[in-house]
Amino acid sequence: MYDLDGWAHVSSGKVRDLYAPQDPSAHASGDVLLVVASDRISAFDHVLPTRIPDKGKILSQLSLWWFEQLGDVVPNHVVSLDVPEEVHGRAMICRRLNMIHVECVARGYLSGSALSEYRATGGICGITLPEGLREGDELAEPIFTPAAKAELGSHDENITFDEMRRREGSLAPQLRSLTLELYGRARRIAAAQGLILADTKFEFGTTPDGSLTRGPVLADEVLTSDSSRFWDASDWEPGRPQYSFDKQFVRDWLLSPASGWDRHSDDPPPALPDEIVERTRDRYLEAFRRLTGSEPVL
Ligand code: PZK
Repeated sequence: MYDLDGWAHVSSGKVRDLYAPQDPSAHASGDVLLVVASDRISAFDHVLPTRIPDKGKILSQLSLWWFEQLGDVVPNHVVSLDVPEEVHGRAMICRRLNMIHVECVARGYLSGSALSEYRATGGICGITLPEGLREGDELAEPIFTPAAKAELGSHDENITFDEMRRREGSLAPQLRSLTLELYGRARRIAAAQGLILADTKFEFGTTPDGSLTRGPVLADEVLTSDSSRFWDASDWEPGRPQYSFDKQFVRDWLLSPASGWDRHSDDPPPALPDEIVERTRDRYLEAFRRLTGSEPVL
């Protein structure tokens, strides 16, 4: 975490930190927050003791690039990149929103919690899927699978669209169609670069001056590998777990005897070897280059 002049730490997620202005009246653009992407990396629900150099810059700039690509579909919370110099390139000043406490997930492939729920019930979030689907299969149509945000440390809980409708009322159908439109657009962009966007999670908020505005605003970080599953299209093979585009070396090493770690124990994960750190950093850079066709500013 950083000690940032003019900003007070508010909260931290696994890989990002949130700050609020010490003096709100110093910000002419109104009620804002500072989101800082760290170099922390998580795997198997743990934050690892090793950082991936520049990961936060790469993913923060990737998220910004996606906000630009999607700006004609939905407004977003980004206000300014005029941030303290220590966090330049890894932070954005964002409009403070009233966050919607439902995670908006779109899935085009069967993986993760959807695979578990499908195996247990034949469907997910109240949507019945055809029989005989395998892990990693493409779905006939992308689906919307909302989840209720859980406390830090526990998993979000998949809910039905009916449940979301009860919680969020008329926002629910808006959020569903927005989520599917954003996913469809992003997935086409990724596919053109040989990447499969298997699924992704969006978080939305509404502006405090509610009734006068154009509805949901896209918040958080979008379409990074911390909120999405990206697979290399040339490695895709349904019927087995898919290789994560950027975290695969980390997962493989943690599960290998070399790491000495049992992920089902209470032990914290060990430090990553330098070689795994370097190869993982290269994969984050490779994903950024493939998607944006440019280099991040490091
Ligand atoms: C907000 N989080 C999650 C936790 C992070 C992010 N624009 C916004 N307005 C109000 N609240 C939030 C946002 C955004 N984005 C996001 N919690 C609150 C979170 C920890 C660190 F960077």
